[in-house]
Amino acid sequence: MTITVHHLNNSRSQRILWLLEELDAEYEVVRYERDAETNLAPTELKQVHPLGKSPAIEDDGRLVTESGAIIEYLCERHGGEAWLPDRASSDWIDYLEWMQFGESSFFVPVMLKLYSGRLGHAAAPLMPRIEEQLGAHVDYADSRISDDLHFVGSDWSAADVMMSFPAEIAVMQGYAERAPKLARFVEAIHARPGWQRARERGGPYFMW
Ligand SMILES: N[C@@H](CCC(=O)N[C@@H](CS)C(=O)NCC(=O)O)C(=O)O
Repeated sequence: MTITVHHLNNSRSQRILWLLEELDAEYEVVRYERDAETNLAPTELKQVHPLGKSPAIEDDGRLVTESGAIIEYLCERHGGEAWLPDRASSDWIDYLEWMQFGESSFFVPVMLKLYSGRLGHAAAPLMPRIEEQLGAHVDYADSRISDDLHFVGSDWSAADVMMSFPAEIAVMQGYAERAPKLARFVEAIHARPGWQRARERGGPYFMW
């Protein structure tokens, strides 16, 4: 059965397309374009889910939302067992952390910076704390990538898929020099044929 991906351009949804390519899954992409002025998703996405956010997938009569849930669902139901560490291993504990870190922790300072930045001078008192927190989260992620550029164990895992978007954001925010492993992690992902095929199907993606 074909999986449908509701894909917003320049978004977290890119990592779902990447995983689908890695799993060699059959899928179709329904594309949505951000508003050129507000950068928000079009209202049609609210017909898919009340929050109107991407990614969302439909499979086997079910809607699945939230990147982490989608990634785990695809690994469990579409042949991605090799992308999930053994539950009895200590890698599993790292896996749990890195599946949550991006959406639960890293994106707090990222979003604060994005929205406060629109306040101009009014945001000046907030900015040092936001910048300090963003830098601390980037440094922490960089310190936890292994020398072979993985967040869990020594091979690709669902946690790397999950962390691909935060790592790309860090690079785009100018942290490549300060976080060289994170930058090399992004390069390693973008060099994968599966990521390149996903990029073709998803359309323009930031500067990559
Ligand atoms: N925690 C959610 C976040 C979903 C989310 O915020 N998606 C963004 C794309 S990066 C979105 O749809 N933004 C459009 C909007 O808010 O209008 C997930 O990981 O799936």
